[in-house]
Amino acid sequence: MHPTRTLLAAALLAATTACAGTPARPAPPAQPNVQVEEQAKGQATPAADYYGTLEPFAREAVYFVMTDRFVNGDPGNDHRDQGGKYRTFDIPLPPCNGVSGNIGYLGGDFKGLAEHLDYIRGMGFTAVWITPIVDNPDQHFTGGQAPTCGGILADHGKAGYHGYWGVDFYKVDEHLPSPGMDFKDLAAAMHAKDLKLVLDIVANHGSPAWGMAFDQPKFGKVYDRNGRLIADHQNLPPQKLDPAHNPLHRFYNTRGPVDGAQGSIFDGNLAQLSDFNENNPEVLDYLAGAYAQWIEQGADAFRIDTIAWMPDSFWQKFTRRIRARHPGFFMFGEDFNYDANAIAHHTLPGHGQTSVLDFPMKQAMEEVFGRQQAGFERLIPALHLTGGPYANPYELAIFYDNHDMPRLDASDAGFIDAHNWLFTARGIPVVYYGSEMGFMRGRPEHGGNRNYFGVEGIRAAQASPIFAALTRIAHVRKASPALQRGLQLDLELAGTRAAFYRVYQHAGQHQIALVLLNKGEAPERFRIDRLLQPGHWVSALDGSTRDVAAGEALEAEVPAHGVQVFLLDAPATQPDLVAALQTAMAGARRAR
Ligand SMILES: [Ca+2]
Ligand SMILES: [Ca+2]
Ligand SMILES: [Ca+2]
Repeated sequence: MHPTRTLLAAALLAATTACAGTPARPAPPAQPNVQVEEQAKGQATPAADYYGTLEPFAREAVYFVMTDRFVNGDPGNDHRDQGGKYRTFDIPLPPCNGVSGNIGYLGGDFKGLAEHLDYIRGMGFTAVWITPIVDNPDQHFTGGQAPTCGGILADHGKAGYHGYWGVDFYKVDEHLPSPGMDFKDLAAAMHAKDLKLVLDIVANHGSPAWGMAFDQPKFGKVYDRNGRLIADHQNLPPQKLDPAHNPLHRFYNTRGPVDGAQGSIFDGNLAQLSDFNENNPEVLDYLAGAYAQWIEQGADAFRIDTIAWMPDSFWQKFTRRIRARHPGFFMFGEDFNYDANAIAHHTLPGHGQTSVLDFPMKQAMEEVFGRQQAGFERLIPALHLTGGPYANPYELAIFYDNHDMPRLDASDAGFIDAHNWLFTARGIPVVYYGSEMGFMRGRPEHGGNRNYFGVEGIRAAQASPIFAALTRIAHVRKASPALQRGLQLDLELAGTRAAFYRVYQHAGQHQIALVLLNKGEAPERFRIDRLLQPGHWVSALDGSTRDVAAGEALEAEVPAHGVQVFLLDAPATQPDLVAALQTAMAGARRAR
């Protein structure tokens, strides 16, 4: 059986069984195998290659959990009394427009995640990104500015529940593991369910390091794999550090906060965080060694925090070190910038050669699917399908919100429309926990964005229309090589309508997908004739078929806030389509 068709049938089955309340649909009728027939006719000439990328990780769809806020599976590791006077558990903030955030630990852990992998997998995700796992300080931070409703980087009174304040990069923080469920056990549990583990890593900084009421334990300190203190900020501002005479200062940059216009952003410009010295080889050895350890324990890919706050020269050394032992290891970085030309350098040779989170697409998606309801045309400038600044736009991690910005402010229909785009357009979909029900929509970091989800959230989400629609389209992508890694050819992106092809043709696998999107309030009729290849097209969503003869159009109605995906499992032969694919293929990637 054709592998693509086998996957499609499996996906339809999975999608219908995963959607509670959705009546089972009949499987599509068996189709003749076009490839075999053509070979029988003696047309066995190897087909040309058409693909967006061959990067294996581009097949994945990623669910992002802030582990402490997902599910508390083990109260035994909550450490509710930790910190004493400088407590770390359950520190609510005053209400922010009616919703309180919390800057303490709330108990989520590896066990809570491991027990709900079927929930994540059932939606159609194939990978889980988890926040940093390394040991963070055991008190709340007494320096810095108090968090405000819409503010970020205000760490006064905050605990390291988020994981981004590492002090021992070789050790799992005590809030996360349980007996029999350490990091390697979590990774094994995920791999047993065909889920990949994306580990969030930080190399730019350790914990908050100065401005404290007193020199708090662990803050500003770094410990090696044997628990030995190897760096200590000693509650001094960076300008007061003396690396020439104090070996414990040598991990850190000594430049204080400066105006971005005057100085380098790579130095002490990020709150009171200890800023690692990118030029100290011991820093590179320490970090590369730690992160290699977590790969050996099961991490499949990295999301790199604050990648822009260290120079490309550091990342080039770091990624080479990682990939020397793990060739092709996939990484995507966070450069919080909406200008594609400003973030694309990370992807290029001579730099870290990592993928990046697609911030320009995030900005466009927010305008198109949020309250503003801009038209689909707003997405075009973010796509960069040919001649763009990225090494390859098909390898970008695409998303519409996360933990460092207000969640998407959209109606249920807006979330459904956003997912219909996210799982059919170019790039690797990344969805932040709770988005499957519009959890805390529109809420900023300190006003609900990172609130606890829990088994209550998981139960409530499954009744959401967003959940059902997400599950359907995610399973379609999971079974479609064209939607995962195929070239994208736009036909129409305007107002409430979008139509485009995705085409994947490589190593004997070939599929043409036609995607039709409608984010309007009324059904839309599509009549597609441009670049249309004749053949027997099958809907990946409802199994309906369209037999298109040469010169005919394909017609379909797409419901309000709906999606339709027609698949043609055949090599591209229609001359206009082939010409367009050759152009797209030639322009998609920057020369290496
Ligand atoms: Ca717990
Ligand atoms: Ca700790
Ligand atoms: Ca830095």
